[in-house]
Amino acid sequence: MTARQTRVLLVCAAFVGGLTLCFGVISLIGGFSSKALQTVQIGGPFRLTDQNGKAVTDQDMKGKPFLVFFGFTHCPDVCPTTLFDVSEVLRSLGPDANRAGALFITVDPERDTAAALKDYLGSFDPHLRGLTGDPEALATVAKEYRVYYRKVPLDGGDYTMDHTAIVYLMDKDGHFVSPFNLKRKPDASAAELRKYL
Ligand SMILES: [Cu+2]
Repeated sequence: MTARQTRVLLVCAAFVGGLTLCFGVISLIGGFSSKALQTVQIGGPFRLTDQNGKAVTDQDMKGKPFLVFFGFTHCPDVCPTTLFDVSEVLRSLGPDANRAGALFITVDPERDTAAALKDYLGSFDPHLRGLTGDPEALATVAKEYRVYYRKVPLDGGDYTMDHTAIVYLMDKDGHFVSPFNLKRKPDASAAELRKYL
């Protein structure tokens, strides 16, 4: 081996070593932050009404992992896109979708009555349940999920809503697992959800 080859090898070894160290540190930090996130209390008791006028509580969700997303039916893009993505995941779950849950909780109870939710959810997977309730009940559940929302007036007297757009994955005991990633193939998302069945 020439001196030059040895030097190249050494540089390579140092680089790979540095890389390993770097990934080690990143995975340490990653592990720590997701642990830290899990100690934050997300979720809690609620009593709301679904799109069929049926009462739904956190107790009804026991025994099934479920996804929770907050939004409103007049949302121009984030909500319909998310509901479409969640529908794809539910479709990908096949019969297992009956053993999981997906909740769309409105932050706009003024317009999102049970009937409005039923009409809107007709375009998405039938496993999705839309939840509404009185403003106080919705404010409570939003607080439990650390969801921010705000009414924003529009020209002409209309209004829209600003809101947190995180999809939460909850386990079958109603405990928060992690934010649910929909930026991947529906099969991959379904496989993750299946782990919590
Ligand atoms: Cu939205």
